[in-house]
Amino acid sequence: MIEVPDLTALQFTLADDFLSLTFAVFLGAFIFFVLSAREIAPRYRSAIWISAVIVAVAGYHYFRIFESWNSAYELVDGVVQSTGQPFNEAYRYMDWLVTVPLLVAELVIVLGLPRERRRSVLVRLVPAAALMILLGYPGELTAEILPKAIWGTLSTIPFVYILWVLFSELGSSINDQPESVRATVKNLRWILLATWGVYPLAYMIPFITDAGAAFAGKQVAYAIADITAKAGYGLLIHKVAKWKTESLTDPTADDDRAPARVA
Ligand SMILES: *C/C=C(C)/C=C/C=C(C)/C=C/C1=C(C)CCCC1(C)C
Repeated sequence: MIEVPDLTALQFTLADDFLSLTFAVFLGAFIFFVLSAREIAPRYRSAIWISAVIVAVAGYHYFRIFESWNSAYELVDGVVQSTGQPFNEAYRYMDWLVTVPLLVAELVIVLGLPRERRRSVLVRLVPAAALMILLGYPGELTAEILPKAIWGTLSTIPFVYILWVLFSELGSSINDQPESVRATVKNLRWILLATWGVYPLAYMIPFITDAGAAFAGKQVAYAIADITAKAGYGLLIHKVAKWKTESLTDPTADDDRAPARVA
């Protein structure tokens, strides 16, 4: 829970609109993933269910963040005033604790990694993700630059490790992918880096601007990052899963060792 800085009406409204938009996008994405899961072969289908769970969990949290935002401020005659209620930034971090491991799981499923490799990736990345988020949180709460920088740097260590593992896993699985998805799987690496890279940048906004602009700007930046990293990424995973489904000889087989026809 944090004391909130003063905001201009524009800052308040912009963040308010983005929180609301993000909730709406996640709602739409949830419906899409649920309805489109049956187009996907059973062996990749759980990746689509995971996408649905991710946007449902994140949508719920955005609803709570939106409510918290609106109870921390009120608009009186066009002037934004803080109500004295704190803003609960923990919803965001609780959300990441759940959704980041699920995003990793979704990826290893759609890549069709052998069971053992899948396990080894998850065993390394799930604790690293938790560490990254837990180390970032104290830095998010403080307005002071030095502790913010220290926690941010500590959190960046597991972050770099995660990206490194994902990059090398994606890289080494490219040749096992059907021709039709190879280019997309290659691009997935850069998309992952580009979307996940927004989070540390958003975290650093308070280093470059005043408290009000930073506070509202961070909400907007995290909202955009969440839309791309969860809904946008889920759509891409869906596309890969669909193409891979089309390249299977027997898409109905529920066995990840069944031979895939390499197109
Ligand atoms: C759906 C939510 C996702 C993909 C969240 C990802 C969050 C991060 C990659 C956060 C990283 C951070 C750092 C690397 C340093 C500063 C603190 C964090 C937690 C913002």
